[in-house]
Amino acid sequence: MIHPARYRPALVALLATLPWLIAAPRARATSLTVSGAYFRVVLPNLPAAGYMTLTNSGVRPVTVIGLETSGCGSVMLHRSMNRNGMDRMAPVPSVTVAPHSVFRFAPGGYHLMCMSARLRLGHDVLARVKLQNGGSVTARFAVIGVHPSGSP
Ligand SMILES: [Cu+2]
Repeated sequence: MIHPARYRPALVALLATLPWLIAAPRARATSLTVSGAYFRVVLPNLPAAGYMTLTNSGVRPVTVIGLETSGCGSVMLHRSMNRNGMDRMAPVPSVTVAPHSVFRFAPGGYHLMCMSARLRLGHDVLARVKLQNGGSVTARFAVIGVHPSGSP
């Protein structure tokens, strides 16, 4: 019979590594940067659409699974498409940015849907872009209205 005390040194060694294991996902570096981010408010009681450009400068794909910000009750990833002459949009679970690639959320395509928006025109909001690997990227979103010209 093996006495449990014999395992004590191994247990101590394991416990010593635990803080590192727990801290690892937060400290995980990412090759993803976010630029050109903004929410466009149409009417106060409607969801606001958000757009951003994701740049992956790394050698591995980076997958975005969502976004959190105090400016929205919740945020969904959406994709617009035109089918049989009808404009439609549908939720997507994630988007993956290929290595050394740029992925654009832009009008007419991928966008963020800011539900229960608490956005104020001209007041930037910070958002946390959540990654599948447990990391995140913080980005500043401008808050704009609909321009008379219809763009952006
Ligand atoms: Cu949408």
